[in-house]
Amino acid sequence: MSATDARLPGCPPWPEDFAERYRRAGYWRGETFGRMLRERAGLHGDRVALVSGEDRRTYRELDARVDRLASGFKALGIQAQDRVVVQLPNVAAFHEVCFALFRLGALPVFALPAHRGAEIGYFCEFTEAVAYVIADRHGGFDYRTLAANVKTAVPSLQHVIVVGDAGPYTSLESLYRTPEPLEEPRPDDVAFFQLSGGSTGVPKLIPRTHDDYLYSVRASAEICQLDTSSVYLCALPAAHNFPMSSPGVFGTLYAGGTAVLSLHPSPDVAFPLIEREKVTITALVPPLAMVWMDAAKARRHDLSSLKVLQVGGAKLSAEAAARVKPALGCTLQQVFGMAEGLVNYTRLDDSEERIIHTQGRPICADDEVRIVDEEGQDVPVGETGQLFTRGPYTIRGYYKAETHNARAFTPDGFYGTGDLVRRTADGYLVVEGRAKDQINRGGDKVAAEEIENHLLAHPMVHDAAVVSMPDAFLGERTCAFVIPRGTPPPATSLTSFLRERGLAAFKIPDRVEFVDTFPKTGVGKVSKKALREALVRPAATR
Ligand code: OOB
Repeated sequence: MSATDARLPGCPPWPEDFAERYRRAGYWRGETFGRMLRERAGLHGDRVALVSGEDRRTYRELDARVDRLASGFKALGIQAQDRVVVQLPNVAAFHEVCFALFRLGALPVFALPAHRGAEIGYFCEFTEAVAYVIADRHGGFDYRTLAANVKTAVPSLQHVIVVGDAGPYTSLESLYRTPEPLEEPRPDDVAFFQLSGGSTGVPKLIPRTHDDYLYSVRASAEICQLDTSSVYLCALPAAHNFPMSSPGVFGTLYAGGTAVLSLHPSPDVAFPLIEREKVTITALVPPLAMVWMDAAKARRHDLSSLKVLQVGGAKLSAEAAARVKPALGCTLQQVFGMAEGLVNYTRLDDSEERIIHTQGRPICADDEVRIVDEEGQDVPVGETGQLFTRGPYTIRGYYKAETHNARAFTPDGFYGTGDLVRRTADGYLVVEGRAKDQINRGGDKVAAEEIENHLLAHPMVHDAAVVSMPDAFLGERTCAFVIPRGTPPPATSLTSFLRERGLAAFKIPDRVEFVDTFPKTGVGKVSKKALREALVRPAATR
């Protein structure tokens, strides 16, 4: 079997010369996630791996439960390379499901708890998923109702597996059975799919291999100085790349530390956990970091164990960055990453200047970073341009997206991140803005085109253009400019229409403006720049 045969069709591999280079340099070590957990259970059997509510799982228990669950999945008929959409809140079952699927070589597709019918239906259909794993209820929402709709619509979907009260479906708990030997996946196999924040009509799927992801996990754990005494609090959704691998729960398990799962990122839920479990490191998006800093003033909980607060997913202002240490008594680490690969960190021993004013530098010496102008020419150090990257843990293409890949990647394999950045003389990156048509709503990514397509399905919408508007709390919110057919409908009829179509709540426009025409650019395209400017201009001059 050749190196590429093992991969799932539709997942562009690294060219063999690069793969060889990354192996020789020791980045890709031929490990798999399943074996990694087994080895950790051997090394740290009695240490606590996961804390989830009142449940505590040692490494040995976690490893054994994962074996039993993998056998249960197999008995259901789930096989290597089958896709399984996983949508779970921050509970231990999430990680048991992940590692059980990894051991089986089946491929989780990591949905977020906020996703609804439109997204889940698409993931299931596009990946031809055989199973969908949910919680019964979470955050006031019954996922079994969502599952019922998706199951009717997607013929490939054979199993709905539920954590908690399964109703008519299969209970996850019923699947743990006597373990049997399983055939291991290969290290260069795709291990799972992450979701792209995206800028296109439908979300793109990001295939990550055991080799490449484990490298980023291991190197991130080293950069963050994780060891067996580390206690990581997972407050952001566990399925997102940041709390999963930067270094996140996977990095903590790699290092033999303890990962504590918080069902909610609010101080009310997270602060008592920090105090009780003596959390040493956690990760937040900028708006949450702001909320935490305010809440910490009350000093109702002992947060003194916290050594590192990572902030990423969206730009943290220098003013907010400077407040982290005084407010929370810990080191700030800025993290500028993407599910497609490249992750930049400020280092823990960096100067205050770098920590406050930059978004860090890449993990790896072989992360190739190019910052280019509109013509694709490299810009001088200090000047802003578009960020392109290639490296040992940055994908070479999205899943089954040949046409889009030809645009999103250069012919020599660099991924166009759509971010506008500049590089400092010492190789640190500063994020200055964005060229992609996306709204970053406090770390939640909204692809303008996706929302526009949904709006266009409304009978009273002639045309739609979705743009960002500045927001003091989230950084950005979304505004939909709409040209109506005839008399404008009430704005709420459009937003409820989107909700009924099953869009995640964070994608529903925060504001709707009806207009007669859109401003155009010189070549006649809708000028989103002019629309954004219209939003910040004082009303009298509009
Ligand atoms: C993380 O991953 P994604 O895939 O949700 O979003 C990636 C995009 C980046 O291209 C950039 O536009 C933005 O999110 N971003 C930031 C940022 N971190 C991410 N923009 C400004 N400053 C930052 N610090 O968001 C992600 C993945 C791994 C680790 C951390 C974040």
